[in-house]
Amino acid sequence: VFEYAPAPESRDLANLKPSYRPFIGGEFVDGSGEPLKTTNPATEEVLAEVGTASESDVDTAVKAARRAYEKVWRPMPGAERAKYLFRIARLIQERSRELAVLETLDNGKPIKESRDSDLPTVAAHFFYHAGWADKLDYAGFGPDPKPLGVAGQIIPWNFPLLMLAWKIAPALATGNTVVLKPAETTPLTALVFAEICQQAELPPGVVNILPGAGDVGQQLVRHEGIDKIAFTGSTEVGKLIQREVAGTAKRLTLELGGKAANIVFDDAPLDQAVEGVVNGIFFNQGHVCCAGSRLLVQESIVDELLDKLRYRVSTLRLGDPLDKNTDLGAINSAEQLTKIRDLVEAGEAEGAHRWTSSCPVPDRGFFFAPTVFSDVHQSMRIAREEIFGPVLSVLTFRTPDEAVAKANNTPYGLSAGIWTDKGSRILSIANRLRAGVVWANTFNRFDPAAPFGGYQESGFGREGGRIGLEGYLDV
Ligand code: TXE
Repeated sequence: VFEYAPAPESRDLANLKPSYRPFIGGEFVDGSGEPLKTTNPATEEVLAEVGTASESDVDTAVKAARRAYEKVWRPMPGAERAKYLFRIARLIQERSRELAVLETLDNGKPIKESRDSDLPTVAAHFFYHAGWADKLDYAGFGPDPKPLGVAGQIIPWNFPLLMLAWKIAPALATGNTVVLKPAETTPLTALVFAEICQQAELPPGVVNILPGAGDVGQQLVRHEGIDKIAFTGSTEVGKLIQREVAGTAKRLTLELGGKAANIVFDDAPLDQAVEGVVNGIFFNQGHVCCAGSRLLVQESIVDELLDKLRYRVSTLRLGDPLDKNTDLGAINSAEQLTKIRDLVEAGEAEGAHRWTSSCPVPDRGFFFAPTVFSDVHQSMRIAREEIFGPVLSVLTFRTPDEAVAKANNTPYGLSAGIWTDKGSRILSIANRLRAGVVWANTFNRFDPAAPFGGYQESGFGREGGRIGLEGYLDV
């Protein structure tokens, strides 16, 4: 009988204080790395001092993960692993208010996004993968597929808890154990997740969390006890990791940057398209790898669309991320703000027309008002480089062929959007776009059952869905 056992009541939850330290072998430990300070990007105040991992902590964590893999997790029947994943999912729901507030404080994203988007999607990801844990024999991978072993997972700061869920849920469901490194600017919710693993009485060592900077990620990549590396982050670091792993038998999946085209045809329902374009680029301040950062508009409607778009963007509220009416929160770090400003300056210098919303901007914290560039040419940096901020570049096209050619004129290939009334056009264009995800008359829709991943320099491997499990199995 499959039991949906509740989290154990017996455990004294009062003893589970937030412990911003490395989590190794089921315990919070004093890492021997240099402590790091994480700040609230909306106020520039220090939120917490966080203990980090040194090279010897990385080694201890990998060994703890190996022991847990050999002795407990791999031999455990899938139905038992499922129970832990269901428990974790329910505990995330129970603590979702606390997690949403902490995510917003550490990352700067609006509370309405962390509360209504990130946290429900995180829980859904664990529920979904819990459902797979006892069905792997019937999933079309052949009889009795095998886990890989210990997965080293490195995640970025734009969706701290969601990226953790994308990494940890499929790894655990398939019988792997993990050592995960959160990003240096957003380690807090990953450490509360470690508490949740304790609360769920997950066997020690199945999940290990190592806060730290890129050097900790590099040590993880180089460690001989790691069987698979899963990375989400910049294309630059992705390529470094690819080189590191090249001489080994480690498996690798990479989710890297993007420069997605959001293509609007003249027969599209325009008001709906405007909402989708706004959501496509201003959701999460544009810190989204699949953001619709290049708007391709059919020439005959460009003036009408730009008028509607500027009006809609001028109604967006920027400011305190904890205010539930806020649409755009803070940029995650001073470095990211500088990168955005530099690229916006380059756009102006190269002759694009800049329009920036005149919404009030707080004088403290890292903020950038939503910006739309028109008269953009394909050769400009703002049309080619990932800005990873609230900045949209608008280009035009005349024919469907030209739309496809411009959309594909990028080294990336993570996502794309199509807005049109014609179903046949959706299918023909989608087939010709070099992008791992294509949305039709919507954008930034995520579902744990839908595989997500890139073409070209956006990386390889898929996360989510049945295919996502393959990244953690030997068949
Ligand atoms: O990324 P990094 P950064 C893009 C976006 C952004 C730019 C830089 O354009 O402006 O990248 O962001 C760890 N070995 N994206 O500097 O450095 C690091 O500690 C192993 C797109 O934050 O790639 C962090 O945990 N690990 C992206 C993680 O890699 C290393 C999301 C990502 O950081 C490492 C984030 C090394 N040598 C940024 N160096 C997306 N695809 O969504 C760093 N890290």
